[in-house]
Amino acid sequence: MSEVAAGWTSTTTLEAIAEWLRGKPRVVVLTHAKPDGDAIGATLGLVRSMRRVVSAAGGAAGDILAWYTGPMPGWMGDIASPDEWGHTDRGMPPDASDAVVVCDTGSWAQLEGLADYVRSRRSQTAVIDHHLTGEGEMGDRLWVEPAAAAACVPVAEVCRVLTGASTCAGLAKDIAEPLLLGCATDTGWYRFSNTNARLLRLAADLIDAGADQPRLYEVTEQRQRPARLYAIGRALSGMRLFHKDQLAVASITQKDIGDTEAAPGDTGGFADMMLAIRGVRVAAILTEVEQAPNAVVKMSVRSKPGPGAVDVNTIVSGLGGGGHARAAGAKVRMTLAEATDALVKATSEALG
Ligand SMILES: [Mn+2]
Repeated sequence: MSEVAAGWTSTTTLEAIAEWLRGKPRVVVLTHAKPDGDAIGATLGLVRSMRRVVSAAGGAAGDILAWYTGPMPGWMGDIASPDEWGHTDRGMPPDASDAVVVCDTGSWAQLEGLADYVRSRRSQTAVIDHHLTGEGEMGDRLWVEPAAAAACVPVAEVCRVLTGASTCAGLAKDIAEPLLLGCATDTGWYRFSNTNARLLRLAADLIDAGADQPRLYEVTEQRQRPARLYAIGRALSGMRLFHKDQLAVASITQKDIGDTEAAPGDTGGFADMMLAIRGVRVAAILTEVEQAPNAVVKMSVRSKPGPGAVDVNTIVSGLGGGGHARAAGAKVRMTLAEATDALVKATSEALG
């Protein structure tokens, strides 16, 4: 485990956050840029729970909204309705809000275009996250739970308290379903080493509540564009092994993306595929975001569990990134060659 940054620790309880949110008619719920299933699931679950409380009291709930920034997954339209969320491409969250909740990140950098909105509202902000590192000054109310496999795990508890359900099996289906999406996607559909009994019990409750897991799987995993598969082929065919074949690194260039007509979001999950190789302990996919002279590379790093598992959060922290012990990432101002060298060096030290 890497060291947790000073101040990055819970300052309240989930029950207190739920009571603080209860009945507020204008709430902005945010998450990291380029939101994934957990980020969208947590924010939507919270929005729908708060809306339910306000509507039940006869109030107008339309000002309780999720706001996102960066590329959105292609399945968003199958999971959320347009009146539930806004996007920085079309505007900014309203100036007047009663509360701000940030889910699934505590990093100013990851909030991108929404960071300033939170910065000027820290006293009315709650952060609910499960990452190892974050910035404790982001909000007056913090719930930091690195042991939670998904942000949706603590968020489900807030939803339960808010809506007065005795267990999460009693949540409304439209709240349970996005929460199940977060549980499933942040654990690689229950395959990654962060999958634990608590998350599986919650998932079971959410399925009892009516969440349709086969539908979620089909919508999010089985509607990929051929371009993504062509891009995977390009990246994997250039894969290289380092440090006694224990580190696998593949990269994808702007040219690869152009040639295959892949979208920026099409490279998710590539690193996990390389962990399929016997003997590989760490795998990384490097995506060229900007070409030289202002080169920017996004690295996504994964490691296998078990004895001697490598803490990839520590590796990418040294490069300005962060995440979890088995899955982390960074964005670096380097060329692909420089980023590969930096990663090989940092990982070789960790591999010993
Ligand atoms: Mn997450």
